[in-house]
Amino acid sequence: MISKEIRKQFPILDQEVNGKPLVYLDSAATSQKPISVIETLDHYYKNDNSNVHRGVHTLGTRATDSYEGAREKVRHFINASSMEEVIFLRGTTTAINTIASSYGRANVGEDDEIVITPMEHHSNIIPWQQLAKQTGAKLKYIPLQEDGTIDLSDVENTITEHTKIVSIMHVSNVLGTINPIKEIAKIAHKNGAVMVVDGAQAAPHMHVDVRDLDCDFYAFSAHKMCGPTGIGVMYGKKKLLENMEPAEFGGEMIDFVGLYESTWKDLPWKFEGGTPIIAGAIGLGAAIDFLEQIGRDEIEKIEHELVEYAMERMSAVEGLKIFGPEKRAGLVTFNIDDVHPHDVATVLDAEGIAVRAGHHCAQPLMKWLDVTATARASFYIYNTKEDVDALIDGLKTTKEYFGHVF
Ligand code: 7TS
Repeated sequence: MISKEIRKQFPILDQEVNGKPLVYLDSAATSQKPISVIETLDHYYKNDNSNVHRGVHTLGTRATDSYEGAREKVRHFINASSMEEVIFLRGTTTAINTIASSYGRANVGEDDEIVITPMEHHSNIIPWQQLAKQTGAKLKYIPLQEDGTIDLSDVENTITEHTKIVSIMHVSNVLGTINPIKEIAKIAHKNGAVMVVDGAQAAPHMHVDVRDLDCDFYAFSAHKMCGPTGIGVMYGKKKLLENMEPAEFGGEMIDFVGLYESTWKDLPWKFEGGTPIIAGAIGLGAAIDFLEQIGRDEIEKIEHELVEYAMERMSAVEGLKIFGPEKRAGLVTFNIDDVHPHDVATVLDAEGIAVRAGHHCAQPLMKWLDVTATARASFYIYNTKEDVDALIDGLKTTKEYFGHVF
């Protein structure tokens, strides 16, 4: 599929906003959904809706087959060894919280260390802050290079034999930095720590092979990869998951319940308390089908070309500062001299262009960048060079509006 054909699959993009054609550049917050995903959800609710793993009736069997079929699609998508390692939870945030509370509380104690970086999303900071508070462990940060990348010598110097957990984002939602997870995982393992990866901004955009990365946990959200909201994945190595207690108890995850003692189902269901996110998982399965039909090489190529073009054109805008390294994923975070990013986003919105402004749930990173907020344009497979051109025109309008000489 070429870019223009891909774009046609997203009905929401075919509309005007404030009298201008919509230019959606906020996919890092949430992606749009292709017609195949929308129709899959529609079909499920119209034909198969039922609870799973329970009754023997036909709808229940259909829903169960589709739900577990989606698990196999996820397994294949991230190259996990088995479906037991794929747990459906609400999203990246819930997955990281589950790892912190279930694995963390059982394996981290006083004098131990948890290692993260200052570029993390709040969802990969606060669960570890809480765990550190609860256990008396020390939370340590790998320092960043000036361009917002991580140097492996700093990783070597920060992780020690006291480190029990290293948790790092695969791709930064602000800087676009692509972190060397495989190499960091090696250093974590050499020191006896587990490697947790926040894959929220990587899984939608690039090949993710959890076995090749040799990470112990990997978390991501469906809504950023053409799937519905409310569903995400916690991947974990079977050996670790087997020894972890569930984070949620009740419904669906039980094997036997007595008055005072109960036992849990096997993996992966012991982590899926309550009625599962059935439609969500089926929608995620359809999103994976869609992405695999395009192919991840092609996705990477489309986004690479877009971000290169955006960087080239945005760098030529006077008074515009871009944050993050040269080699980056498909997003550009920036500020315009003397204009608040919220004002930038407001003027762009008047031109039909959707960008995000604020701290992007990365306040420690904002502090490190010495800004209170930034604007961000993020790209996905349905964006085109014309979208970038529209952004540049919108930025010119913004500058004119705020009295910059262009
Ligand atoms: N981790 C990263 C790297 C993220 O970018 C996000 C969401 C999350 C975790 C949380 O994902 P959730 O699905 O559990 O909410 N990032 C953004 C963003 O950049 N703008 O809005 C949400």
